[in-house]
Amino acid sequence: MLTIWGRRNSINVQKAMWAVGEVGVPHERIDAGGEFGGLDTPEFAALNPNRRVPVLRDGDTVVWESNAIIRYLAAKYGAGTLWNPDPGARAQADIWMAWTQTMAYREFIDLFWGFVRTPPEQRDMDAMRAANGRLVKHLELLDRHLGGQPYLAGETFTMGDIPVGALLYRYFAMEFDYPSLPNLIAWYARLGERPAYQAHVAIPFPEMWGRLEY
Ligand SMILES: N[C@@H](CCC(=O)N[C@@H](CS)C(=O)NCC(=O)O)C(=O)O
Repeated sequence: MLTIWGRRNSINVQKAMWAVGEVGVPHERIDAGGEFGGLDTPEFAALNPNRRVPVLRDGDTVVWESNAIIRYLAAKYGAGTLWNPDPGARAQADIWMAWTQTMAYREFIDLFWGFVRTPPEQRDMDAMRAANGRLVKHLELLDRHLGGQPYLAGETFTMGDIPVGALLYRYFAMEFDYPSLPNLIAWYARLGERPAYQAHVAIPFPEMWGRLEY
């Protein structure tokens, strides 16, 4: 039995839970962080000294950092599906996990904090539009990449699709302008058919953010 600590409205918890759902291993999720608190206890610090969610425990193994959790689950339970045993093929998935964290997430998080987490009257919309423009450049690159293949690492869904797939659910909910991205939209629709994505990422907005005001 896997144990995952983290509130279901955290994007990093959602990424980990999406991977849990994909591998289909019995698990329990314990609400922690945000309104649930629980990160300040010595017991939690012993699991993750950063006092952040998600955290995964599998027997004697404890893993934190959402991408490390995804990789752990893929390697242990997802060989041949999430995890390609061939190092070169697997690197194609790793590329997009790292790209999401180092390129797309930077711009996304500016939008998320500056828009969703800022009351409408305090938003700096010029800064939001600039961040959106930078994110869109990354999405155009992703769209070109997906012109040649149905999933980020090739012909099938892998761990590489999870981080940016989770990010895009929130991005599209913010309803910023973006150009035509036909390959990206088609791929995103394929992700949307996956039960684990529906269960853990595409959750209703009030549950996810409290509220989203325009
Ligand atoms: N890089 C870490 C980030 C972890 C993180 O910052 N988690 C946030 C939630 S998204 C957190 O624990 N915030 C404190 C809280 O929820 O109370 C990861 O990918 O897991």
